[in-house]
Amino acid sequence: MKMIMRWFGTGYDSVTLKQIRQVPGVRGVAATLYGKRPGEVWEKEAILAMKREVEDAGLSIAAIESVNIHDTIKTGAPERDRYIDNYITTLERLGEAGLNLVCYNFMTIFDWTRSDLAKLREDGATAMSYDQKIIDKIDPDDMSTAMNAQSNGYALAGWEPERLGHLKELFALYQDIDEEKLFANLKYFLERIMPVCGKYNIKMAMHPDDPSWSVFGLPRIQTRKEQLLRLVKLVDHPCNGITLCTGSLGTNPKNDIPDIILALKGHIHFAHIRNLRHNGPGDFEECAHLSADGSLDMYALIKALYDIGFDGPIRPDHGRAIWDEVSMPGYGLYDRALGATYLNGLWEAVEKNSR
Ligand code: DNO
Repeated sequence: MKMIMRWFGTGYDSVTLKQIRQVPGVRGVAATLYGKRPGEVWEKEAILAMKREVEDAGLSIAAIESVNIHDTIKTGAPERDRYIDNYITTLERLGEAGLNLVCYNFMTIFDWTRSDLAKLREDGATAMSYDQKIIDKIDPDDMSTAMNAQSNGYALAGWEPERLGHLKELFALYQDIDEEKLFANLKYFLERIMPVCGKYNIKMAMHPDDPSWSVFGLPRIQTRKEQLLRLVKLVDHPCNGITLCTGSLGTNPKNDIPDIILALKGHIHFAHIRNLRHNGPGDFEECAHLSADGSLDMYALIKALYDIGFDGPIRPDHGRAIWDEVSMPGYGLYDRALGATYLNGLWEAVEKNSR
């Protein structure tokens, strides 16, 4: 296991590499070229500059999160091959730079979705939350504006105003897309990229849908165990795997995450570990990583990862906003550093107990 933190890049992130380097046990980051839009080819020089910057700070890039997928690929539109070619070029360049873990998602139109990015908690901290009753009252046309209005001035991952500014066209593109078509389009994409992934040993790590149910009537295909297993069987290749995101899968209390971890042994390339608190059906809030603050048993999650011999990167995920820190919602330094330290402590205990 390698503990890392997500870093969005200089100019995009309030957190510096120097700060990350000082979090106990953290030696790597999940980085990206955050300014790139889905479908764009990444330049070699930009990839190498990002790598150099991270390494100069005494860290390494353990994962690329994310290389986002263009909507024509998800919808199987005629132009998809051009965008898959672009994706392959980006993968080749990442592979040549020695970067070989890519997190991506196949969420339709909206990436992770929340109804409130700064819900006040009883201790005065704020955290992101989701309440289906609130979402049901929002017109999808207003969703991007609502999210971006609460972003503290930072660009939100997956919520590019340029792309979401064309929401009517996007909804038209997805009009006939159901779960089966999405799976078919995913298979087509994976079959085309796996040869290059194999050549450079680039592990593709699919991020689950967040929350793990349909939002605005759009299909979602990475919400539960059967769908994750279907993904890994869709194209049988060691590079085709998943990002185990406990905060996403954990939105549905029916998802037994330790059981999902055991079932996906050998296919988990990357892990995002955080807790969340269920307040009622379709209603949850994010919280501290500590088991006692939320609904997930963090010890059981770490133990399951240890038991399957997981040796990839783990990162703490969304944190609360604490100690007056102002950052991209969910991605401040303080609470994620507490999360990394807690997760490292759990891992050490599990490891020593297992000897
Ligand atoms: C939000 C993140 C997602 C995730 C992507 C992966 O905080 O969990 O934006 O990085 O869905 O492609």
